[in-house]
Order: sequence, then structure tokens, then C-alpha cells
Amino acid sequence: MNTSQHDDKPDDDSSTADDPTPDRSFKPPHRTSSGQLWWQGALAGAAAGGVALMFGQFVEALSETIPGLVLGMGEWILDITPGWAAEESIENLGPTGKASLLPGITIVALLAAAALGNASLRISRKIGVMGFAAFGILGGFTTARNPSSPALQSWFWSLVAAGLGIATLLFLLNRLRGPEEREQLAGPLADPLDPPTSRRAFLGWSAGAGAVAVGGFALSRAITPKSAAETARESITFSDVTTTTTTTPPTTTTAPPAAEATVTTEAITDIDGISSYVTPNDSFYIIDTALSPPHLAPEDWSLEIKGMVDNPYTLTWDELIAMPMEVHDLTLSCVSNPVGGPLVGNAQWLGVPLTTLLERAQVQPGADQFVGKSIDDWTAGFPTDRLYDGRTALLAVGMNGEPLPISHGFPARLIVAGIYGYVSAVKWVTEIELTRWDDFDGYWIDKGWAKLGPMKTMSRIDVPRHGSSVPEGETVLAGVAWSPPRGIHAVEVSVDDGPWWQCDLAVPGNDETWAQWRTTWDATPGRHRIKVRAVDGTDEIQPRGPKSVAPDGAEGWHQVTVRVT
Ligand SMILES: Nc1nc2c(c(=O)[nH]1)N[C@H]1C(S)=C(S)[C@@H](COP(=O)(O)O)O[C@H]1N2
Ligand SMILES: [Mo]
Repeated sequence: MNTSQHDDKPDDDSSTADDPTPDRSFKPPHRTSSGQLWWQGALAGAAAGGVALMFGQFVEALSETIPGLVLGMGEWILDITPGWAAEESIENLGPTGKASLLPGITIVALLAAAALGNASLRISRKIGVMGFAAFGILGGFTTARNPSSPALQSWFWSLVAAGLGIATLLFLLNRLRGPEEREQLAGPLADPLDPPTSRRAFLGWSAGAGAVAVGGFALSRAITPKSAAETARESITFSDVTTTTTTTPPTTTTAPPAAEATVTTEAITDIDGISSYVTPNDSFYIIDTALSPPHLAPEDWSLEIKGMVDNPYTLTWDELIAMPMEVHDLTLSCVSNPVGGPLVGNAQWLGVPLTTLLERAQVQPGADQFVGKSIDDWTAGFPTDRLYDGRTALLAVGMNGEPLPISHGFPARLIVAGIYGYVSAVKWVTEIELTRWDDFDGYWIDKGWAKLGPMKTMSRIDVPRHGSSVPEGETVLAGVAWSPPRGIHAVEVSVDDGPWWQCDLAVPGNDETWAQWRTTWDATPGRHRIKVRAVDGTDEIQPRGPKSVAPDGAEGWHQVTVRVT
């Protein structure tokens, strides 16, 4: 029909209409330039890849236990590259690296799919089919290897995703057939679209597939049901918990050695830009090796206390929250926090003292290491005698008046004053083992980090910010300083290597938290460098450094440069 559109190929109709067995092997549409071939194939491949990945997101959203294709891949990459960045950052990729891993995998997967689409169009569709099938197998492998995901279903849904990708790719490429081919396939009754119209149709279908991928991704986010852990967390109030301690925010100020502050507490705590005494849960730093945090419901949680103890036992959630608890303000820092960095926070923790748990277990002599292990097989250990020197050490269930957020270890974690998180603060903790110091090394130790991780004295300038401009005249300088469990005795600042002077301190209720400090400076025009250092509760000056974070924590006096106008 409509042969007028095929004037350039006058014998098209006759040759194909007479052929009872049309040749279905693909021939590249020679009428399109190779430039068009390049992007058309790539577009079809990327759209098909997007549809397959989107399907994986749906599986992740609806199953609760099967990771999506991207997450499965990310977990596998993290597992097969142990400590690949351990020399630079203790948290594998560091917080930003981890945040960009999943988007990075998505982009690489879409680029690979685009390359497959390109090759499918230029060389052979078999390449696209085989390539997508290979990705399906990789997806099956990576999603099924997670111990908490059902292997058979993970394999099945991953292969379905690959099949969807293949179907989408072939469908889109078929929109690109030239008229002669279409007629070869379907005979003279084929829909005789002109190449330009066909190309427009191809674009339309590809855009449609892309929209399905993007829309489906958004929808999979929206329909993700709450996990059992999230639902349980919302119903916990701790209203029946009895606490045997109380905490108070700072109410007095001091400026040692004068012991006489120049301002009220509010004049320190209310400064615009100073870190608040209590760090809100949603801005408390998060560091762990998990690509997505374990969702562990209290009814599925228990804590096994074992190893060198006379009375090993297992604690359930109901038993735990029936125990008398303590509440403590306590500052936690990551060993990879650089001087002036953000990986530190102060919170009010509710929990049971670890010594109470050990009393019941009856620790044997020689058990000089306390090891905690999490549901995701992460471990940390510290000397047992740290539990008996007076510092706070809790099996914590509450953070700032709420159940622990999922990402901070719900339903229970360890928290120990004055020891960096990597050797103490096990989140999602499910096991405590008493052992000998030489018999076990925690997760980060054989990756080159120090086995002992006492927190170093640190201070930070929050106000003014580094690189900011401040007006001439009296300028407020403010920040925080911490040295748990020794406490902060004084904070001093110096400008342009001039003399040090004492700051006002908002005095915290205990020595395990940070102290907010402030002072004023008569700013003169030009560029100036402001330095801070703290003096701890034993009158030791904060180490001058500078020393980088590996292997046992950064040292140095934080400084900011400002321009006074
Ligand atoms: N299960 C588990 N717990 C963990 C970690 C981890 O990787 N896995 N990281 C530790 C480290 S290095 C730090 S600094 C603290 C951080 O606790 P936060 O994320 O609640 O601030 O958690 C610790 N607990
Ligand atoms: Mo850490």
C-alpha cells in the first residue's frame, strides 16, 4: 500500500510480498546516519536499563527483605573491597562517598545499558539480549547473597527485571526499523510510516519508557510500607521505665581561672550558629558500614551475653525495658572526625549500665576485653576495666527522649563515655562477648586503626564560620569543646598568633559532655586567623598536633580565617 512513499525503492513491495518466509534477522537501517545510530541505540538501551532498575526498586519496596538491584550491587561492592579506603577514612567511603555510591551505581548501570543498546543497533541484537541477561544474573547473585534475603526469590525477581529490560530494548529498537524491513516482517500490510515519522515514534516510545522508569522509581518510594521496626518504634514511649539518674542542661557559667564569667548562660547557649548543647536526633552525625541501616524490630531482637562469663544468658526486649535505667548526657565522636569537623554530637542517652548486665553474667578473671557485635556483623572491643573507672557505659535504648532512631541503632546500642565510636558504640547490638585482649580484634583494628581509642581533647570554633566576613568592632567568637570523661576546665582563643585569652564557658552537668564557650574580640579591618584550644579536667592542654585522623584520632587546634570589613 501507499507505495508513493517508497519511490526511492520501487521494487520493495514486489520483493517482499512474494516472499512467504520473511527474513527476520535485523539489518541496520542504512538510511540513518551513523551518528543517529549511536544515540538512538544508546537511548533505547538506557531507557530499557531504567525500566529494569525501576522494577528492582519495586521489589525492594514491596518485599522488605530483597534489596533492589542497585542496593544489592552496592552491598556487594562494599563487601569485596574490604577497607579499600581504610587508610584515608575509617568508614569505607566516608559519609559522602557512601551517599554517592548508589547514585553512582545507577549512573554506571544506565551507561552500560546505553552501550548495550548502541551495540544492539549497530552490530546485533544478540548483544543487548545477552548483556541484559548477564546483568540479570549479576543482579540475582548480588541480591541473593544478603543473609536476610530469600535467595530463590531474589534470583527470580532479578531475572524478571532483566527480562523486562530485554523486552523494552527490543520493542524500542523495533520502532526504528526502516520501511523496507517493516514490510519484510509483516508484508505489504505493514504500517508504512516514513523514516522521519518512525524516528519520531521511536523518540516518543523511548521517552515513554524513560518516564515509566522515573515515575515508577518515585512511586516505589511512595509506596514503601513502614517496616515492623519503624512501626514498633513509633509505639514505644518508655513511660513505664524507671530512671535512677537525672540530667540538667548547663545553668551556670565560668571563665577559669578567674572563675567569674562575664555573661549569663543564655548569652552563650543562644548565640546564633553555636552548636546546641543537645544535638537533635535528626542532625546527629551517622557513621556505619551499612549501606542501608538494619531494621530490627524489638520482638526480633535479643542480646546474648557470652564468652568468659560463669552465667551466660540472653536478654529479650521486654526484660530489658523492665530494668531500672539511667539517663546521661554524653558526647560521642568518630575517630575520623578531623580537627573542626562535624562527626561529633552530644545527646541524652537512656539505658541500662553495662556493669549491671555483667553483674548477672559474672565475668571470669582474665576476661579483659569487652566485645560488642551487631546484627550486621560489625564488632568493637575495649578493655573491660573501662567499665569500672566511673565513666558512663550503657546499653542504650533512648536518645534525647525518644527510642533510638533506626540509623542510630534501634532498638539497642552500646554507648561508652570517652571512647571513640569505632571501638565502643555498637549500633543494633545483639551480642556481648567477654574475651581476652589478645584473642579478638574489632572490625577496624586489622585495617590499621589503633586498638585503643580514647577520645582526645578537642575544641571547635562554630562562630564565625571559616572564610566569612565580619564587621569591624566587637565580634562574638563561640563554639564547643569536649574531653570526655576528663571534662573541660578552660577554653582559650588567640588571634593572629597573639596572646591566648580565656573564654566564658556554659558549665555542663558532667565531664562526659561538651561545653559551649564564647568570648568577644575587637575585630580590626583585614584578614585574621582565630585559633582555639581547650584545657581538660586534668589541666592538660589540648594536643597541638597537627595530626591526621589515622590511626587513633586527629590532633590540632582548630582555626578559622575571617575577613573584617
Ligand atoms: N553496627 C555498627 N555500629 C557502629 C558502627 C558500624 O559501622 N556498625 N560504626 C561505629 C562508629 S565508627 C561510630 S563513630 C559510631 C557512630 O554512631 P552514630 O552513627 O549513632 O553517630 O557508631 C559505631 N557503631
Ligand atoms: Mo567512627
